[in-house]
Amino acid sequence: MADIVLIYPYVHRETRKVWLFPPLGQGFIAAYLRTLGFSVRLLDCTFRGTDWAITEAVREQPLVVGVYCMVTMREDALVVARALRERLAHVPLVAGGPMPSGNPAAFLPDFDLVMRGEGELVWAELVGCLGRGEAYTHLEGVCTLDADGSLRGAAKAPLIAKEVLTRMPMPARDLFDHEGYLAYWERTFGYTQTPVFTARGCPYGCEYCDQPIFGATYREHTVDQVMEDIEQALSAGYTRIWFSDDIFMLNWQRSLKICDEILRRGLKFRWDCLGRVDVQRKVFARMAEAGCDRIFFGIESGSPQVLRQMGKRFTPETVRQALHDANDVGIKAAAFFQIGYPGETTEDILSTLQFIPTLPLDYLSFTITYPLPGTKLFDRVVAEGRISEAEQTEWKRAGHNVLTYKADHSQIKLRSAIYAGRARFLAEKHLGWVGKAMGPAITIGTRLALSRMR
Ligand code: B12
Ligand code: SF4
Repeated sequence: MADIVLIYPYVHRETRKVWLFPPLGQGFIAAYLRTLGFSVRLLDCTFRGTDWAITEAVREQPLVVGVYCMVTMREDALVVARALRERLAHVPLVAGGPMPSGNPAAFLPDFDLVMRGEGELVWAELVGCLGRGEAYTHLEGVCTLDADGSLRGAAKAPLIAKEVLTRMPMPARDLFDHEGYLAYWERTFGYTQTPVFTARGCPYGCEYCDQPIFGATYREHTVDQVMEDIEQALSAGYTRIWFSDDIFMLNWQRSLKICDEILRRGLKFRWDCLGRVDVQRKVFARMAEAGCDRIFFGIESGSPQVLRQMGKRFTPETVRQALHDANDVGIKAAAFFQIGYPGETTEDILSTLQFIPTLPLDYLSFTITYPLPGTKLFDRVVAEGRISEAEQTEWKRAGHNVLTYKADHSQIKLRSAIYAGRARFLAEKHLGWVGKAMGPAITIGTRLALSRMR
C-alpha cells in the first residue's frame, strides 16, 4: 500500500508518430516525498489506460491521490477523478500541473483541491497536514472551493529557492514505465529517447507562451545533479536524451559545462534540445562534440512584424545565421512555426512560407496559433472579443490545427498555408533537384490561392 498515488492521465490514442515521455514533474515530486519517508506509486496511463489506473489506485488505499494535467488531458483527468470520487470517497483528490495551475476552477469540485505551481514543497506540507488530520486550505499554493462556490487561495506556490532546488533529488526514474516507453520508441522511431530537465523556466515572456509553473523566471540544477540524472536515464536502457528545458542554452556557459562533463565522463549518447538562435557558433561546436544531434528552434514566423508582436527579440536574419552555424558544425536544425497569429496578414503568412526554404532545416513543425489561457496572447484575444465560451473548451485540440478563437483568416485558409509550407519543405528535402525546381512554383501557387481565400 502506497501513502501517495500520483496519476498521469494521458492515454496514447494517436495514430500519428508523436513523442511520448514519462511525467518528469511527478517523478520530481515522488523523489522528494520519498526523502521524507513516504511511499509513492506512480500510475502512468499512457499505455495502460485510465481504467487500469483507477483499479490500481483503489487497490493502494492511499492517504491522497494526485492527478497531473496539461491542456490536452482534462477530460481524462476528470474521468479519473469522478471514478475515484465514487470508489475512494474518503481520499482527498488533488489536481496539479500546468493546466490546473493556470485554471483551477476547471478542476473544482471534481477534485478536492488544486495545487498551483511547483509541487514538491506544497506536497510535503499537504501530506503533513493530512497525516496529522489538520486542515490544508491555508497552505500557499492550494486552491479550494468555499461552501458558496467561490475560489479560496489564489496564490501559486512560492518558487523553490535556488539553493534548495540544487539540493533536491532528481526524478525518481525507477517509478517510470520504461518497458512501455522503450518498446514504443523502438517500434515508432527505431531508437529510444527519454527526457532530462536541467533548469526551470525561461525569462523571455513571449506573448503566446504559457509559463504556468515557473513564470518568467530561471533556476538551474547543478551540473552534478544533471549528470547523475543523465546516467540514471541511460542506465534504464535509453540511447538518446531529450533535454526538455524550455531552452537548454539559455545560460550557454552552463550548457558548455554540461557538455564538458559529458565528454570528461566519456558518456556516449546522442541528444536533442530546445534552443534559441542568439548564441555564438562556438556553443554549437561544443554541443556537437558532446553528442548534440538536433536543436529545435522556436522560430514561429518569417515576418519581422509578427516576431515583434510575439516578443521574440530576434530577426529572420539572426535565425538564418544561427541555423547555418549549427548545420556547419554537424547539428541538425528543427523548427516550430505557427500560422494564424492574431493580427497576421496574408503577406505575413507568405513571408513565413518564403522564409522557410531559405533555412537548412531537418524537421518542420507547423501549427495554427492557439491562445492558451494564462498567456498575454489569451488576454489580448479576450480583450479583442475574439474568443467565446465554447471556443475556450477547444483547448484539448490544441496542436491539431483547429482554430480555437476568431482569427483574421479562416481555418481552411490557414490549413492550406500549412499544407503548402509542408509540401515545399518535403519536396525540397526528399525529391532532390526536382523538388528544388518545384518549390518556387508551390509558393507562387499558394500566393494566388491565399489571396483569394478569406
Ligand atoms: C517536455 C514537455 C513535453 C513533452 C512531455 C510532457 C510530459 N510527459 O510531461 C511532450 C513533447 C510530449 C509535450 C507535449 C505537449 N506539450 Co509540453 N511541455 C514540456 C515542457 C517543455 C517540460 C515539461 C517538464 O518536464 N517540466 C518539468 C517539471 C519539473 O515541471 P512540471 O511537469 O510542470 O511539474 C511541476 C508542477 O507542474 C507540479 N506538478 C506536476 N505534476 C503534478 C501533479 C500533481 C497532482 C500536483 C499537485 C502537482 C504537479 O510539480 C512539478 C514539480 O515542481 C513544458 C514546459 C515547462 N517548462 O514545463 C511543456 C508544456 C507542459 N507543454 C505544453 C503543451 C501545450 C504541450 C502540447 C499540447 C503541445 C502540442 N501542441 O502538441 C503537447 C501535449 C502532449 C500530450 N501528451 O497531450 C504546455 C502546457 C500548457 C498548459 N496550460 O497545459 C507547456 C507548459 C509548454 C508551453 N509553454 O506552452 N510536452
Ligand atoms: S516561447 Fe520560448 S523563449 Fe519565449 S518565453 Fe516561452 S520558452 Fe521562453
